[in-house]
Amino acid sequence: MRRIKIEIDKMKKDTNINTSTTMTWCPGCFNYQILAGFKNYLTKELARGKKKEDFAICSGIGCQGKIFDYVNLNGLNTLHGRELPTSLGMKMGNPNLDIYAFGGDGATYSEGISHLIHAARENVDITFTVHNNQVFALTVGQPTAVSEIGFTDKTTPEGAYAKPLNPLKLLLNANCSFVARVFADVKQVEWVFDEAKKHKGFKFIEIIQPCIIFHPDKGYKEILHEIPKSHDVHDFNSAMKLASTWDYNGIKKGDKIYTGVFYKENRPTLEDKHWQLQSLIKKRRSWKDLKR
Ligand SMILES: Cc1ncc(C[n+]2csc(CCOP(=O)(O)OP(=O)(O)O)c2C)c(N)n1
Ligand code: SF4
Repeated sequence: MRRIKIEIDKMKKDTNINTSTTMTWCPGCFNYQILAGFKNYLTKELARGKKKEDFAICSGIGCQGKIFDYVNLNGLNTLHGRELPTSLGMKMGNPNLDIYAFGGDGATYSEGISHLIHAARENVDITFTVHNNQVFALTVGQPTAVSEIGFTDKTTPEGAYAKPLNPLKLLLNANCSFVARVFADVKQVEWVFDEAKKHKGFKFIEIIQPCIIFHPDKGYKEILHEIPKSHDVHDFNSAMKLASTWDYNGIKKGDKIYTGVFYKENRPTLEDKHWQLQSLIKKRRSWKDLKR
């Protein structure tokens, strides 16, 4: 009897993270690498005993936003640049969820930058991944806040003139408790999700994801360097130094794009500050499970 019960339970366990939605990314788009890395990570998590309902996904609008359609998890596909407030709402509704939010550089560093800074300061316990292709790709190639000086398109024929933001330095200054960067490579992506999982707090992951149509790789792959093993991830000044070796403004002699975890800090999360959320976490409940 017991054996049959276990088998029925096994059958009930839904581990399918694939969808039947037709993929509309360009052939060869680096977003496929990110998707594969994320799915590999999720597959491992499910094999380790997590259930699909433990996760939620959130994305906005943009090429990268389509990841929502290609991963079979509960979640919300929200407005452009509003992935973070939406994820925060989901986390407040059920603080037991592992929330994975995805945004583009246009959505995050141009349209939604205030959300990014406050989510980092307040240390909401979610994982936020930015697919940085240094361009508004879905709307066919306008410069974002991280496009290099001189980048042109129909809207900016004389070229972008403002120096790009350095998102890692910005996040470090915003008191972000986990700052990492990788290249859009399936292995690196899977690895960084595993690293992020170990941290409690706001996990900022930037993925350098060249857009083969509107902002191709400028030679980034040649200057990628893993962060040296000797780097102390709790050393803010050292993290700043590593983040300063590339300013996102094209490539100059001596530039280095470091990949890996730059910084980690253990400090209370937004959820830690609210007893109501703590109580839900203790009971492994969401608001909807509570009797009215
Ligand atoms: C509030 C708002 N502003 C602008 C748009 C138009 N829009 C849709 S997708 C997009 C570009 C997205 O660029 P990015 O976030 O960098 O993602 P990518 O397409 O490069 O992956 C823009 C500007 C919108 N849908 N909503
Ligand atoms: S336009 Fe760029 S980012 Fe969008 S699907 Fe094509 S290659 Fe990928």
